[in-house]
Amino acid sequence: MRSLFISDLHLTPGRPDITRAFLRFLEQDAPTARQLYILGDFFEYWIGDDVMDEFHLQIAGALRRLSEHGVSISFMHGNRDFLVGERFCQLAGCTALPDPSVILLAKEPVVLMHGDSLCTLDTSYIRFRKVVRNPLIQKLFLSFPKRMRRKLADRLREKSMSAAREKTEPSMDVTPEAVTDALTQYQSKTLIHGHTHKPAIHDLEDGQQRIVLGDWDTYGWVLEHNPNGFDLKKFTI
Ligand code: LP5
Ligand code: MN
Repeated sequence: MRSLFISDLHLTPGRPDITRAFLRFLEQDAPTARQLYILGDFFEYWIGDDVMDEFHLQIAGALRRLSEHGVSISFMHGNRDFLVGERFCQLAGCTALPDPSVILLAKEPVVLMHGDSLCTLDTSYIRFRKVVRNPLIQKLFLSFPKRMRRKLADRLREKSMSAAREKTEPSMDVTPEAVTDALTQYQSKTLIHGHTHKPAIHDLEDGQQRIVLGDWDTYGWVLEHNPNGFDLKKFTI
C-alpha cells in the first residue's frame, strides 16, 4: 500500500520540462499508489478557475485519469495557488484538503501542511497572508478582469522576490515552536510539509519527525510511504 506526497511543482507553461516530468510521474509511478497528496504550490500561481486554458485543462485531465484509475487525489492549497477552486478540483477528480489536515498512515496520525504558516518569523508574509486569505478580498480580486488579475499577480511575484532578497535565512524557514505546536495540537509524531524548498527527513526529539518535500526544478521529489516507512525520492527532471 503506497501513499505519495508531492508539493511545490510550480507548474507553468514556461517550464514544459517540469510538466513533462509530472505527466510521466502520473503515468509511471502514481497508478500503483492508493493515494496521492498534493501539498500546495502545485501551480506557479492561480488567479481563478475561470482563467483555465489548454495547459490547465491538460493537467486536470491527467489527474482525472489517475483518479478514474482508482487513486484518490487530495489537493491542498499553497501560498501561490490558494485560489484553486471547486471547478478545477471537479475537473481533476481531486478532493480539497484543508491546511492543516491529519491523516492516518499505518494507523498513526500524520499532520499535513503546506508549510507557509509555520514560518512565523516572516512577519511581513504572515501579515500579507492574512490579507490575501480574507474571503472578501478574494471575492473582490476574482471580480476583476482577467488581465488585471494577471498583472496584479505578476506584481505580487516581483514584490515577493525582491522582499526575499532582504529577508534573513531563519525567517525563510519554519520555526521549531510552530512545528511542536502543530504536532502537539494533533497528537501526532509526524509532520509533512513543503514550501521551504529544503527537502529532508528531520528526526526530532521524542521520536517526532518533520518531513520536508522538495520543489521541482532541476530535480523532482516524491515522498512515498509504504509498509517499510517513508522514502523521500529524488529524480532528474
Ligand atoms: O512563494 P515564494 O516562495 O516565492 O514566496 C513566499 C511568500 N510570497 C508569497 C507571494 C506569492 O509569491 C505571490 C503569488 C501570487 C498569487 C496569485 C493570486 C493573487 C491573489 C491576491 C488577492 C486575493 O506568498 C513570501 C515568503 C516566502 O514564501 C517564504 O516563506 O517570504 O512572502 C512575501 O514575499 C510577502 C512579503 O513579505 C510582503 C509582500 C508585500 C506585498 C505588497 C503588495 C504591494 C502591492 C503590489 C501590487 C498588487
Ligand atoms: Mn509555498
